[in-house]
This record gives sequence, structure tokens and C-alpha cells, in this order.
Amino acid sequence: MANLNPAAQALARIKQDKQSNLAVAADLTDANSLVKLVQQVGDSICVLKTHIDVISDFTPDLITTLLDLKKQYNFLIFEDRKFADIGNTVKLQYGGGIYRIADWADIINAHVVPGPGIIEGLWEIGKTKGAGLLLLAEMSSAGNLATGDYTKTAVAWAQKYSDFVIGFIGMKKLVDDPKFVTMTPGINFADKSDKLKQQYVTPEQAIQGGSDIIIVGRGIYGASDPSLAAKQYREAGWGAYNSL
Ligand code: S5P
Repeated sequence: MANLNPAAQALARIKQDKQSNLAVAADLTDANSLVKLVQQVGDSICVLKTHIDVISDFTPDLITTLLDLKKQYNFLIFEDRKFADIGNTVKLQYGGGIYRIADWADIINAHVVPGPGIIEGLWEIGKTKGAGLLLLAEMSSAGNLATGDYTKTAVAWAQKYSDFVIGFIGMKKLVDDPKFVTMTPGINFADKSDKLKQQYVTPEQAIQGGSDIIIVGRGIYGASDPSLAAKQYREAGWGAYNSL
């Protein structure tokens, strides 16, 4: 059965409407550059993934602009905050502070290392907002510790909290259950790695491994023509999905 979480439902709809399984990792560090990128790639993406805390000139106006762009281009906003603390602390980080993530992010993510209290804490804030949570069941970087039983535990907790958990950050399909989406980072046509142990596969490899959404950062925003690059990644991702 499909996931009834509002963010999961919206994501499924947008994917179909836009024929896109592409998320852009918009890791730019000033507001103008971020907004410009979204204008360039907005038509091609189903998800805008942000790291709001890397923006050097953040003001709440940026959020207003991003929400306008979200309406204009029809995508979900995934704040890649990677929460990793006890339930009480992540509630404060998610709902408050300067960024007030809960007020605007459709999707957030969390490490499972603190235990299930992190999910319960985030849920106390996120459930009234219709937000969806991705668990970091696996990671893309070489030498990471999210493997084996750790990954299996993340999958088990996703099942337990599936009103709120809509899927995983994972490198491949981790469980055969349509309730969950797998979003896969570490995607690049040209590179195999970066200098800091990021590891890349192609869109085709990720989708053939059972991923639902490809997350592309430098492959798009680092390209000489980000708009064209986004179109190419969207075509590769959607094409791979259609030829499964
Ligand atoms: O395991 C992970 C999880 C994530 S969310 N590996 C990752 O690279 N990410 C994120 O995906 C990372 O924070 C960055 O925003 C994006 C990858 O960017 P790229 O430039 O390497 O494509």
C-alpha cells in the first residue's frame, strides 16, 4: 500500500506530473546563487534539496522566495539537516532556531544512531505539518559506518514509524515495500569520486539498483549550463526508470 503521509503523496504526484525523479542538491552558499539555480532547474526537478545552514547571507526572505518558487515550479523542499541528537534536542533544532525548518521543509532526514527517540521527537513537530522523514540507512561516502545491522535497524524503524517515515537515504532499494522511497546521493555522469571520499555512480546504476530518486549536486550546479545539466540528469533518471 502507498504511504498516506502527505509529503509522500505529494512527492508521488509531482514525480508523475513532471515525469521527474531528480532531486537537485543545491549546495550553493549565498541566497542569490541559490535562487538563480532554482530558476534554472525548477522545471526539471521533483525535489529541491537544501543545506540552509551553508547560506552565508540567510534571512527569512530567502524562505519566502523559495516557497514562491516551489509554487511556480511544483517541487518539494527537502532540508538535508541530518538530525542526529536525542529527541528533545532535535525538536528544538527542527522547530526553532533561526531557520525554523518545520515551517517550510516538506521533507527532512535523520541519522538513526541516537535510537528511535530521534524519530519520536521530530514527529512531535512534523506531524502537524504533514512533513515526511527520510532515515539515513546508508551513505555514499567511502568508509561510512551505515552498513549491515545498522541499515537493517533503520529499515525496521521505518516500518514501525511509517506514518512519518517516508523512506530512506540509501544507495539501493533496501526493502520491497511501496510505502518507502529511496533517495540516492552520489550521482554523477562524469566523476567517480571527489577529493573527500564522496563516491559516485551514474543515474542508470542507481535506478537499476532500485533507487526511486537521484540526488545530484555538483553534477548540476557545477556544470557550465546547470539548466541543461538538470535536463540531462532528469532524462537519464526518468529514462532508466521507464526501462526497468
Ligand atoms: O550519504 C550521503 C547523504 C547525502 S544527503 N551522501 C551525500 O552526498 N548526501 C548529500 O548529497 C550531500 O550532503 C550533498 O548535498 C549531496 C551530494 O552532492 P554532490 O555534489 O556530491 O552530488
